[in-house]
Amino acid sequence: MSGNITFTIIKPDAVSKNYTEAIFEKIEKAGFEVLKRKDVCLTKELAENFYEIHKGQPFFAGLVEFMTSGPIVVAALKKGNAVEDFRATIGKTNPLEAAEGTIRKVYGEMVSRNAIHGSDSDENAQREIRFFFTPEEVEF
Ligand code: RTP
Ligand code: MG
Repeated sequence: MSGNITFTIIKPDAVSKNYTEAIFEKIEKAGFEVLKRKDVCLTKELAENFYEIHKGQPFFAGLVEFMTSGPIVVAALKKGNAVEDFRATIGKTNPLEAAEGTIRKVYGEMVSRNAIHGSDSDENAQREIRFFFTPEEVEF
């Protein structure tokens, strides 16, 4: 059982294809309240920092290039068991392996263009919210 807050990013592929509002509708239909959202453009330095855990992975450079290729939308979400339930709502990392009806299955193309991010732990949800929002923006 996870806590009641998680964090998401609508990635550049989904934003550029105008899927953002449809994805947020799906998120809300799945029972999540959008506490705060905003549009962001990542610099290379910010993207490298956000994904620092993956530094050294063969996909790291491509991931940073992709995440800086266009605007993203970041949001803090609320629901009971938020982290686990949201990971289930978005589906597996590789959209080709994601279950029917999940966000990555519907809106993702491939593992490197998979439409959406979801935090993988309560601790990372808090880190990621602090990474993108000022304390004033997230006085929930
Ligand atoms: P995310 O962090 O974006 O929610 O995705 P995730 O937890 O499901 O996957 P993670 O292991 O954290 O990987 C972060 C992102 O890196 C890209 N990736 N590419 N084998 C590959 O080419 C590969 N593996 C991971 C994906 O875009 C993934 O979302
Ligand atoms: Mg991850």
